[in-house]
Amino acid sequence: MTPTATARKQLRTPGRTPDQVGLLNRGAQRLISTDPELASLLDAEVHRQAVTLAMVASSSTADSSVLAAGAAAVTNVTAEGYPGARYHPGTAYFDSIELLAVERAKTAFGAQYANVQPHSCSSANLAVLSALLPPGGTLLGLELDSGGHLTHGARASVTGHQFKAVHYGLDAAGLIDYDTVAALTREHRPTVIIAGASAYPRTIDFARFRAIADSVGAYLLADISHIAGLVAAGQHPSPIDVAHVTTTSTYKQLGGPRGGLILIGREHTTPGPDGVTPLALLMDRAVFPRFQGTPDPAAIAAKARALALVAEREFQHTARRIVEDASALADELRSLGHHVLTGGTDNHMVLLDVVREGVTGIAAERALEECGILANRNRIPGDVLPPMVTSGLRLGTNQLAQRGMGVAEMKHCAQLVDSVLAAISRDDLDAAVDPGLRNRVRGEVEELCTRFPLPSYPTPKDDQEGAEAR
Ligand code: DSN
Repeated sequence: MTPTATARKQLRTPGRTPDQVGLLNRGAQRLISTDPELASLLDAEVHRQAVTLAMVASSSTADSSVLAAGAAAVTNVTAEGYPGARYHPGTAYFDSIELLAVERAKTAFGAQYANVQPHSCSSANLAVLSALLPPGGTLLGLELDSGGHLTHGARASVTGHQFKAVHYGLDAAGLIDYDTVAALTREHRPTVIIAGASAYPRTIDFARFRAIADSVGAYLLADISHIAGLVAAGQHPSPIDVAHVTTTSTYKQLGGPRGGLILIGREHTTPGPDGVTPLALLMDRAVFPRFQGTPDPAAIAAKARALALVAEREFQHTARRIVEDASALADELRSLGHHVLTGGTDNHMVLLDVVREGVTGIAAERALEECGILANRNRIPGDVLPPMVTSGLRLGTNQLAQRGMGVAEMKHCAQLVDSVLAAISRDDLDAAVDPGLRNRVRGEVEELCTRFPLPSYPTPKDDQEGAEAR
């Protein structure tokens, strides 16, 4: 659906009444003068991000214009329902904003249907599963320790209680075991199969999943939260026209706000389980009123802004760099003697088995953080350590590539990671990194971050010029 003429007609030029930019400036000034404690914490966070090498695979940096949209006054609008069918007045501009976000989501992913209201991909997954499965119905998803997600039927999630969850895992090489997926499908005849992962560094064969789903008439749900940017940029095969429904979060690789999307390609008119209701309508009803009340209008504005950036050429360049960087990072880590799961990566993610090096995931995470490098502990296949400790470390290149770092810098980053991991032992839970090493690594991290500043964020030079202008 494109923004309708009716909604467009309702838009009026606001004239010289207070505008969004004035409001943001006023708000920032009021925050500083009336709540210096909070303001200084927020300032410190901006600084921390500027001087830290963020290699958390599930994050990206939101453009400053995305942050501005997310702080917009449209947040004051209460608007249950969908554009043109709201349950509250005063929604004309928000209707157009939501339609813009929907249109941009469809364009970015080549989809026929998009729902931009889910507050997260977890909410989106819950909505989709509840629309397709009766209570107690069977779903088949990747097990958590093999890189799956909580909402793919994990015991700790409502999806593991509400539904009968069956799980597939990985083969000896660490790859999705499609033969097991097919065998479990024949045995359990799931109503929904989920293809998607939180910690899987290789290409997902959505077509193979679809063939398996079709063998028993199951719906295929593709959760592309971690690879959405690569999918949109053509760096990973797209499931949009292959799966029945696709979900994603908007912050992991799309540079958007916290939130989720539900997307459907050619299956948008395919009937749901009742044999009548089209999947698109079923998803709309599943999000509102079944799972959510009011949407978050400012988050939707920020999604619209982020999705516009996804369509730009620069985003495609960055996506290519993300993949090249991850591959270079994996190669260098491997040549330094680290145990890289699956031997490398096809996407943005590199998984290390650090316990083989005599280190736990948490010890590695804490020591690296002390040195200005962020990478998170992660359970790996066959992990015997608890989730708060773990045997693995997950690294990602989204934010390094966004900064413009390339293959040469990945060698440097790998060497920094290596020198920290080599200096700690399994029991170093307090990240007791030698101060000399810590200062050296921190210094090199800051130098890299200065050379490759966060895109669209003010640099120290901009800040100084701004202060002088004030
Ligand atoms: N699903 C969590 C992760 O992969 O880090 C949060 O995004």
